[in-house]
Amino acid sequence: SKDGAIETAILNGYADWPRADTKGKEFTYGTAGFRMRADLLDFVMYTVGILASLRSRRLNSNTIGIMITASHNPAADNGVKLVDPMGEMLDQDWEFWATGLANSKNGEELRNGYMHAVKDLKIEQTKEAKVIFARDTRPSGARLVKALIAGLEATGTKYIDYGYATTPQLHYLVRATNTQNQPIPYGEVSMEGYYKKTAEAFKLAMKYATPNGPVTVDCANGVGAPKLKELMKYLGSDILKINIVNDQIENPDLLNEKCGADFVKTKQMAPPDFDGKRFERWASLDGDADRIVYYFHADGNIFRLLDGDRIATLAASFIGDLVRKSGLEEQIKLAVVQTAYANGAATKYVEKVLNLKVETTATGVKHLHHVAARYDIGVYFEANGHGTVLFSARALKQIRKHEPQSPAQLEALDTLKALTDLINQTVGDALSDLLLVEVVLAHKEWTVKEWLATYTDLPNKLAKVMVNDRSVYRTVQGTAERRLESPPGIQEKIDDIVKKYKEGRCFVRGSGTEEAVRVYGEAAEVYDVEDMVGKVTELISSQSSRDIEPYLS
Ligand code: G16
Repeated sequence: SKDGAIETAILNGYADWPRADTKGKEFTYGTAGFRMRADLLDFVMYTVGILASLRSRRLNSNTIGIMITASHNPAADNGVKLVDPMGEMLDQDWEFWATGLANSKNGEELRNGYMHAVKDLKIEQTKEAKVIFARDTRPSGARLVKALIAGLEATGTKYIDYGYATTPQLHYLVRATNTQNQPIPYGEVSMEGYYKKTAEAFKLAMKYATPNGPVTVDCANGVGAPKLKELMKYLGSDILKINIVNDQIENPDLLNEKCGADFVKTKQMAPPDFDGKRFERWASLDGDADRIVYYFHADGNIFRLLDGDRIATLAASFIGDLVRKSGLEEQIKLAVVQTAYANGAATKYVEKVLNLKVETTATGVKHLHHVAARYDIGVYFEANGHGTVLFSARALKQIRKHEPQSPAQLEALDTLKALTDLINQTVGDALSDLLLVEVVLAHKEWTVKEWLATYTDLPNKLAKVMVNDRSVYRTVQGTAERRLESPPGIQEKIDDIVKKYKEGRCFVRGSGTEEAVRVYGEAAEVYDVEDMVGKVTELISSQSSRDIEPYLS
């Protein structure tokens, strides 16, 4: 600023929020923002407040969102992600500025980094800067909020603290805030507005259908528990009965502990307290309620998973039918966006049976979302249960102006319209996805049995190797993370292992949320998958200790 007040405040604030000793490691803006052990995060939070002020001023004082969560990670971790004005993840070009500020070594460097950004990005510091933020139930959140507020106040940023929220609720609030004066606002700017919009849309979508029995939801002992309970007040229990388990948010040690979407998906088993009868549907959320997977026990207590791929195929087939039945088939085209973790059988089903185009992107909603947004209707889901359905402005216009030619067309069109409001347009939302699945199953008059019968998953396994430096694992651009270029020579060794297995497919990549390398594999036979993933995992374990040594010294 002219008198340098902001610069001075940034420098002075550093004394309270100094950078933690990370033993030479850099902070990175990963798959879902900064994420690490919570005690290392204070300074990063301070810089995120500063960054958000820049982003808001750059975007004509639109409101920027900040979500404090480490989602599926253990309770001792925490993290932070920025949300852009329409509720999307932070523009990837800005990750450069985010990491630049966060990796300042001292107060002077931070101030200089800020001044550099102001100049380079042509920020007018006299403009208003506006931020809203929220957090999950992690105990470290309260301290991190203080660090964030210090960054916001140093930069003269106006803010609203929404307290506890699910990640998708915060995304909703950001979009609602920034569209409130537009011809079609996204929704009322309040938590209540979120519940009302979601519940009303659900009731409309259920006008012509009734669900088959209750659904039980494992809330991972996280923020999804109180928020789902709140939503249920608006839903009422006459249409759908929801039972809640794992709602103990008072005890932070229980967060994601042997429960939740990540546990169920990676272990391929129900939480230990599962007591569902045969074919009863259960669903699990993750720590910030942006992921959901379904599951049940079939005859003989066999566990069956209905993961993100299944939700995508269910939604795509149903919405595709509605488009056809409404008479909009010529005007509106659908596509499905997945990552390399999608089961090969799911991809084949979408292409061959649903006859839809499939696109594959790198891991992380920030990648899938933009590709899905290119289509009239883009259904995007990660296999781990993170995803949503996007309706383009053009599709929405077609849907709104279409005159139904028959009662059947009217019915389909009503349901389609309701879905455009029910489905969170900003990001994957476990609560909204839960209701979406319930709507589809009710309309199709399907139980989980029919849902599972649509195709047969290839046996698969997702393993994780803890490493000291995942950054040495880099994938080849343009391969949707399916091939490694570093460490050198390792991809050839993986190829040698994988080619021995029928329909074998396996890839390795460094996680963007934890200090680990993930190994995903699938093959025609269960024992082959176990063998193949075991061998690749061993390869990584032996390799990583060798690769890491120089980085530790
Ligand atoms: C986050 C991202 C997801 C991603 C997951 C795993 O989930 O939001 O898009 O699939 O991490 O990412 P990675 O394999 O890079 O660790 P969450 O639920 O933790 O926010």
